[in-house]
Amino acid sequence: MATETYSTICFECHSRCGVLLEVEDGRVVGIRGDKTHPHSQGYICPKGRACMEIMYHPDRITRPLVKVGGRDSGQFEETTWENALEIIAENLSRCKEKNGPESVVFGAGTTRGLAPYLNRFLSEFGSPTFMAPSNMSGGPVVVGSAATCGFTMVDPDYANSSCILLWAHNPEQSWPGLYMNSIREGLKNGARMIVIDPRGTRLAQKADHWLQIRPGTDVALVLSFLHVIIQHGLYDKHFVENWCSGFDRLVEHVSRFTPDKVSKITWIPPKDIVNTAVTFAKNSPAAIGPGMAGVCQHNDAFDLNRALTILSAITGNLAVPGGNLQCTPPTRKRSCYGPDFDTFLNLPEEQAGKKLGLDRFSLLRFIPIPSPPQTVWPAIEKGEPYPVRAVGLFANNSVCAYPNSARVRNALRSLDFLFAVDYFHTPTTELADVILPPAHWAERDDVEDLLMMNHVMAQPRVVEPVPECRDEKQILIDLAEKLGLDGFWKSVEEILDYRLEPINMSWEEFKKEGRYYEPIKHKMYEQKGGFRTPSGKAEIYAEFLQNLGISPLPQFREPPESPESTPALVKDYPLVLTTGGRNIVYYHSSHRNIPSLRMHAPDPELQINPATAGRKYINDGEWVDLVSPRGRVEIKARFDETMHPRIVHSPHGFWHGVEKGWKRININMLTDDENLCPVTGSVPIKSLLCRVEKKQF
Ligand SMILES: Nc1nc2c(c(=O)[nH]1)N[C@H]1C(S)=C(S)[C@@H](COP(=O)(O)OP(=O)(O)OC[C@H]3O[C@@H](n4cnc5c(=O)[nH]c(N)nc54)[C@H](O)[C@@H]3O)O[C@H]1N2
Ligand SMILES: Nc1nc2c(c(=O)[nH]1)N[C@H]1C(S)=C(S)[C@@H](COP(=O)(O)OP(=O)(O)OC[C@H]3O[C@@H](n4cnc5c(=O)[nH]c(N)nc54)[C@H](O)[C@@H]3O)O[C@H]1N2
Ligand code: SF4
Ligand SMILES: [Mo]
Repeated sequence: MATETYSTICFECHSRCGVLLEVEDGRVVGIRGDKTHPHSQGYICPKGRACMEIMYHPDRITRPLVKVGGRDSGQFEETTWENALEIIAENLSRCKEKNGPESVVFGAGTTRGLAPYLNRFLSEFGSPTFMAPSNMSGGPVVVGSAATCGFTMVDPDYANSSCILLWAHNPEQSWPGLYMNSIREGLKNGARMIVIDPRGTRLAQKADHWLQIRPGTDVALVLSFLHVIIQHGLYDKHFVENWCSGFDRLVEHVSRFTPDKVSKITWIPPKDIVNTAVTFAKNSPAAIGPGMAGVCQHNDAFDLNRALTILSAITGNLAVPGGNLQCTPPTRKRSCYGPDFDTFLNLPEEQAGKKLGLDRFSLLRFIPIPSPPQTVWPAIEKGEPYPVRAVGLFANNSVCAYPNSARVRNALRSLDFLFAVDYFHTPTTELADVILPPAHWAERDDVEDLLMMNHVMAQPRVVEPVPECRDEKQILIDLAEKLGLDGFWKSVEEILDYRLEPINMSWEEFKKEGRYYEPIKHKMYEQKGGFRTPSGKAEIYAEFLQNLGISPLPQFREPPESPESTPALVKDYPLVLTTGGRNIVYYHSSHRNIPSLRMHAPDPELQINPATAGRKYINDGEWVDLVSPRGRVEIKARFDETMHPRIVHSPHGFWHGVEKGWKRININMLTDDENLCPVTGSVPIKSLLCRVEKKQF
């Protein structure tokens, strides 16, 4: 049988590696890395290699399903697309009639490239609220950096850098295909490496400086770096004089953040703070890699991302080769994270103003990120500020992904109508009235531009969808037709042509071309006569923030639950808990049903210092209880000499395979969804208190 090979993009995680798929008789039979891809250069990880296992998994949902026997039955019946879409359209229309279009919310998780399409659909329907976890995933980087320098600081130029600073970021596990080749190249060329992480990851072990920070105290550390750099006169005086606003106020502000004082806050020795700051400032150009979750799950996440951008600014590393690049992929509606991420072109101002979260997080008005899920729950639970009664979830296991799982589940359970689009059954789809089966990434056409600097890639469909799975863009088109939303696109091709319009290519042409690259321009602020900020400068002291009631300088806030802020809790919960460090074999809550991946990490494991475990007579590999003020889960103790004796780490996303008991191992049963960052809505789930108990039998 003839084997055909097709080049496309793996969509199993954010890295978006180039892959070659082998197809026989309409089925994918092989996958390997594409050496010609500019970032992944032939690399492929275990998740990518598991492509066929995922696509042709016996449990994959392949037909639309409707619930039978009531909300909690967990029972579904197969139905036709026609009927499933009819039920959805009917319920959405009824909800709109009764409570207004804003009572219908669509949500996605990592968005899987769907954000522009979901936003357009909602705006045609009349609802302003697209719910996604950007508030704990990249959103604070976008908002914090854009407010400071007018672009998003998500494109570190590691390969050309003399100093690679990984701040709460372990790309070896989380972004292997996108960043590791350029990090390796930078290191080969002699770059220094700094890692700021409570865990002694492999990259931390290799680094010139590894600072084992107490979770949630990062802003204090950046402010101390700034203090040291200013004190040693190591900042870029020319850049500061010409391109920064309010530097003097910063000097005064950081003078209080002496290494001695910050050492007590962060648990890092003062001399390490000084030496690391000096290494960073002396080795230019330097690139900062902010983790998309590590710096986005704190109650001061906005201030942290402002502070990191200021660090890059005053050391002259903004928008220069080897520093943090200014990139805007030349597509219309970047698939995620872009400043044009979410626009409601067709909504009247009054309706757009009803977007959930706008009233609490004023900056969302200027730098639109989706509505934080935590602003949707009160609308479902209490009708505040108005009722939300119907929700559609695309590629999102809300119940397991979001903090305070019990609350999330109750909220979704109480809706009048819920539909979900997913490959597999999850604790979230279980609550749905209708489940739709999406096409796999190898079964759909798309345009890919996520975090790929100025690259745009074609992701052509290489096989027809497994019957009867359907491209989610097509699902939206079909649903729009049923609802009479005339402004929505009429075909997938029309959608992709729209996105490619700025590069003057149609999808048919681009598919053949495969790639497009726009050279990156450096120091655009010089050519444009300033940064895209209110003052035209890098906003060090930002007056426009003050006018919005936001601190004009980055402020450190103790985590809301910590040995310092809640000392009364420490007796019962003596350990600091951080959650959600990535594992290369899993993507969030996915892949636990894929044998070749699961064998690498079958159980959730708590990284704990052996001495800490020893005090409770806990052995390596023993199942223990992990307890927070909000609940209790089971987890396996895994001894790790590199862990600080007072800090433990738990992964997230475990739920699968526990008969009727996903709650027993889901870490978000312990996390909190209060005390949000006042500017970005970030949830402080990287720093909580807990205790570990030996199991009583
Ligand atoms: N405690 C803790 N919780 C966290 C985090 C943490 O660090 N700590 N991280 C958070 C972050 S940053 C994020 S982004 C969220 C992610 O949260 P989610 O995006 O909800 O997580 P996933 O498990 O990746 O995806 C959910 C579902 O999408 C399905 N899926 C995969 N591909 C597709 C597709 O193409 N189409 C459709 N329709 N479905 C698909 C999978 O089968 C899976 O069931 O989790 C958050 N949760
Ligand atoms: N394999 C895999 N890859 C993924 C994902 C996945 O689920 N699986 N998820 C994707 C998504 S949606 C996202 S948002 C990104 C996240 O990307 P990143 O944020 O880069 O995630 P990690 O690589 O886990 O790095 C976070 C690091 O921060 C450390 N850390 C924890 N708490 C603190 C703290 O308070 N301060 C500091 N300085 N460090 C801390 C952790 O120990 C961890 O090593 O990963 C993406 N890539
Ligand atoms: S790192 Fe793995 S899962 Fe992610 S895009 Fe690359 S091959 Fe796919
Ligand atoms: Mo994320």
